[in-house]
Amino acid sequence: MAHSLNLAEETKKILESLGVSSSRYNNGDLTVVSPINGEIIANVVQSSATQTKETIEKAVKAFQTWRKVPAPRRGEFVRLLGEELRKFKNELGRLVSLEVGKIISEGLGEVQEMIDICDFAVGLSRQLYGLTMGSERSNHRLQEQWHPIGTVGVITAFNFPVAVWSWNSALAFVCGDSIIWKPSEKSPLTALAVQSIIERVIKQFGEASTDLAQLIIGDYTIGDTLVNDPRVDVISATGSTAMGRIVGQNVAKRFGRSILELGGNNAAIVTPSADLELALRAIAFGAIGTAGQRCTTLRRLIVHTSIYDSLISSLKKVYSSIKIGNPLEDGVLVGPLIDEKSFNNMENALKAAKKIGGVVYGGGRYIDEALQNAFYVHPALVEMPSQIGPMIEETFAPILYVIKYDNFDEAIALQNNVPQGLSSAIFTTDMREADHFLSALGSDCGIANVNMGSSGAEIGGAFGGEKQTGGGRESGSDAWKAYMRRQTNAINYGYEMPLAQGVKFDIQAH
Ligand code: UN1
Repeated sequence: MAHSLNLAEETKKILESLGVSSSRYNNGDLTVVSPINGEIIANVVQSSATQTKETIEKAVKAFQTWRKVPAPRRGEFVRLLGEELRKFKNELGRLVSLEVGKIISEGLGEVQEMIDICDFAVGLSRQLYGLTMGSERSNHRLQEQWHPIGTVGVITAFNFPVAVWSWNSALAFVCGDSIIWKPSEKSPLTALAVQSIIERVIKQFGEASTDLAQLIIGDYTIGDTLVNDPRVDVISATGSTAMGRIVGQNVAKRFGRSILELGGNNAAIVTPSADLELALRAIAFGAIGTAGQRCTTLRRLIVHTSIYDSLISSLKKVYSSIKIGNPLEDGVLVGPLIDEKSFNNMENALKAAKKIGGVVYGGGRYIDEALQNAFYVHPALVEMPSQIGPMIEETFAPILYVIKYDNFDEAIALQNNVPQGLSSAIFTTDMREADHFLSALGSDCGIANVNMGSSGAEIGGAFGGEKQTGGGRESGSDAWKAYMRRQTNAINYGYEMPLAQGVKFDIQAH
């Protein structure tokens, strides 16, 4: 029955329509399995360490010419990328679903996020502003400029297999940098598809080297090669805190720059004045959407005692009615976990929670006769006695831990009292509570939302978080600055040589 789906056939057709050469995915040694039914959908060719070194060499050369192209022209290049993505949105979105198991609407949403960041970057290409400052010296001007930095290594995770590449590369391109992409070994096909799109755009544009955007495929060993090479000026890595700890330290050792976007353990506080109907929808999408596999997934719910019972009972209704199954089918809201390891992690977290007094609702494997070789789960709701054990860890699965609070300060303390600091939310109609949450004394996260969930950020804002989330920012606002080098200029247009701070250093010139 699993065979009736024939995902391999469909994958092949999409890859062909996107112009990916079959030599890249037919006889390689990296087996790609669709999490939808466990079917092998491709065998991708991996890059060797030597090839990775050559790729870096070529990227450095490509940068040397790309930095000469005026920024608005580089914007035109990104505009063409956005156009090409618009043309292939359906194919690429579906491929995302086939390769990582997202429901169709989320697969398409991911490509839309790519298109959006391209639009953003096109505008940005005319707005790479530096500041001018008043100089303390007469007849002097003080200003800063932003210059291209070099080559950017982009390491991405399986859960946003294409969007994260675009947040980094659309910015890097307009900033004048070349890029090398190392996708997760669980999602090389969507990477090949995007690579084929960008290669077409490079050709069409005609003013950029074919090496401006390159792709390397393989496991962490080629990632290491990229991370440890001093020719790679910036490493932007998205993934687990464990991965980021290694990457961050290695990049720092060679004084490279890193942009880290790591684990999240995102909470929402639900206060007595909350609009519960609205909160319920937001919580459901945040906790269950993408099968709990977003770094912004809602993992902790901090609920005021007075509304606790009613919210829990509404949530249980949602949890028991949600449609789990083949993400390609209409109406399904929860697709599979990426693999067996993820499933085991979820099981272990639930076991650990039970051991310390957690009461679990849902959870466990969901079996669909037609999809037996895959790991579908019932999303789990876990009532916790206190914030301990697995509740302070990130488990990449749909587990929502719930805990009660009595006073507001206690809720804020619970929200902040985890090692991660990515996203957070509050549901309240009390403006004092809302603003307190957003103040310096409120949420300690990179993202703090009011009356909406922790996930599903727009590209216009800077995306990332504090503490073990790594501190990096990608995407909108002024995140572009991390892809450029800042140069401060002092210009003397007078005939004197005054020194700053009033220092005197009079020499006998004649
Ligand atoms: C991620 O899971 O790595 O805010 C990124 C969101 C998405 C991005 C998630 N825009 O949920």
